[in-house]
Amino acid sequence: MTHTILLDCDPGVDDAVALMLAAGHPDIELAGITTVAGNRPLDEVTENARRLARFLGVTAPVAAGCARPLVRTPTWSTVHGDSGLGGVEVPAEPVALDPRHGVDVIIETLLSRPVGTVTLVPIGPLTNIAMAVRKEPGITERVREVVLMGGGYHAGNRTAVAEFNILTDPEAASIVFGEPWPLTMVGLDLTWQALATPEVLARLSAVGTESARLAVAMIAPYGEAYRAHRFTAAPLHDPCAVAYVIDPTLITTRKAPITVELTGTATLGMTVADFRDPDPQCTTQVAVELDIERFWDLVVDALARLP
Ligand code: PIR
Ligand code: CA
Repeated sequence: MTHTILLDCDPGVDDAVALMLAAGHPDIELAGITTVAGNRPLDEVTENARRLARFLGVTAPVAAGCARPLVRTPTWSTVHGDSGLGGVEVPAEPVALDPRHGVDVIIETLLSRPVGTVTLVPIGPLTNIAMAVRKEPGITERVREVVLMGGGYHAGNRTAVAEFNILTDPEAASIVFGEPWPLTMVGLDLTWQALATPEVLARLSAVGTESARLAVAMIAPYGEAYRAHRFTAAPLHDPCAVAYVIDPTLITTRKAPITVELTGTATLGMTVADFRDPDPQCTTQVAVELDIERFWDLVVDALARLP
């Protein structure tokens, strides 16, 4: 079964691998790539997305979205290196930038495709998605599902309880979690299971394609940065969201209403999942457990199909 997705991203080492998974898997049709300021400033992540698109042979439009969060001052992440891709240069010229604003590409993609056929996959701060639904509220009922990487129900990485993508633009996140579309939060509780261990890196290295080599080269310094933060190996967060779209049986989920904390002093940006009273009408769910073996099988398979 083919899944049409719009990938909203801030590459980002793990964003790059998510893009590879989307581009390399035969069941994914990429309708568009939009970029948002997150790991690095907008011009850098957009350049990265455009180079990756050319390198991977992606023909979907690449459009730049919002350069800063709705309310807050952005802070960039450090684990992705100076370029945003672990200091690795993607050996390809950037594809042409779509002249439209990324927010309009999101809206136009949803309006031009049949209702219920496009899955939004945001893997950066949620600024563009929030802007899109405020500009064109009609998109809510046209979306098949929102499968986002962000948040966590027990864990944070930017603070004790807040994850980077949510804390970067908590107001946008609050808008996105508040819409009545079906939403799956692939948060840190899940993505910390997707560790690029030495065994995984050996598997990726053995694939032999240029894409696999590029992925391994980017993950190496990213892994070093994580090891400096007492991790044994680096988690590849963003491909988990794409993997869930391809095969939902890879990830077990739990339904729960989710609220984004906007006023807490110690808890700003926390995604509060309420597990007390499972309501069958609840449209939001959180990702709990990853089938680790089959997840890496999927990544390996996609890398093998790419240039
Ligand atoms: C990853 C990210 C930000 C900070 C760190 N330390 C690690 C990015 C990833 O691209 C992912 O989308 C999300 N934000 C994980 O928090
Ligand atoms: Ca990201």
